Amino acid sequence: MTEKLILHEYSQSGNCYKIRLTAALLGLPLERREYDIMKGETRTPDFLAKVNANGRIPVLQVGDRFIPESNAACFYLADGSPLVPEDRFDRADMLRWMFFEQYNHEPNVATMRFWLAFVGEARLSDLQRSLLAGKREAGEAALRLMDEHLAGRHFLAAGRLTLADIALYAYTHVAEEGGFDLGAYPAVTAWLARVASAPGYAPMSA
Ligand SMILES: N[C@@H](CCC(=O)N[C@@H](CS)C(=O)NCC(=O)O)C(=O)O
Repeated sequence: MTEKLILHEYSQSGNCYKIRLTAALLGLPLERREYDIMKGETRTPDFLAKVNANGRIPVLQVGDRFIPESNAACFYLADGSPLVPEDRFDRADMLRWMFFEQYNHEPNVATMRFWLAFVGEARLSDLQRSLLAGKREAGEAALRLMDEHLAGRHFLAAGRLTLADIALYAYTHVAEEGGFDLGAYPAVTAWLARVASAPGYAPMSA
């Protein structure tokens, strides 16, 4: 990759960590720019005009072009590497888990973590408080599905580490911060350890 890579991020976000982990596993250098989402720093006119009109991080900057959406950014980095299967079915199966992550997992598991560990239960709006039970139930369903799939498998797709594992690792490994008990999901727990032992692995705090 010849163009400079800059990650616009909030380092405690799992969506941003996915991109750092992908880059670490591939040995790609990333420059990092931090924004405090708690202070609305991704909602300024300048950010909206120049970085992401959707007002969110992560955004991967490639030279002077910008890729919002964590899984798209991971794909940009990993396309053509062993983290993306060459086989057509396996590649689609990897994508299936990445879409599952965005639709069934992140809106529940990550949102519970954000609301409980970052905003704080006492500061939630009435609407957010009314959604807690449903998000917990949907988050447990996503973790259960992963657990059933991973029982007897080492990785989510293609029989090896792919972007599917990176996308789902990011918020699963910190799911307890959102009140989920990972002890109830032994196959997920074993898989988390497997991902964390991959050569080049970098922890979220790195
Ligand atoms: N689907 C997007 C989600 C991005 C997202 O929700 N970003 C959050 C942090 S994880 C954010 O920027 N929040 C600040 C805001 O909405 O103002 C992705 O996968 O990148």
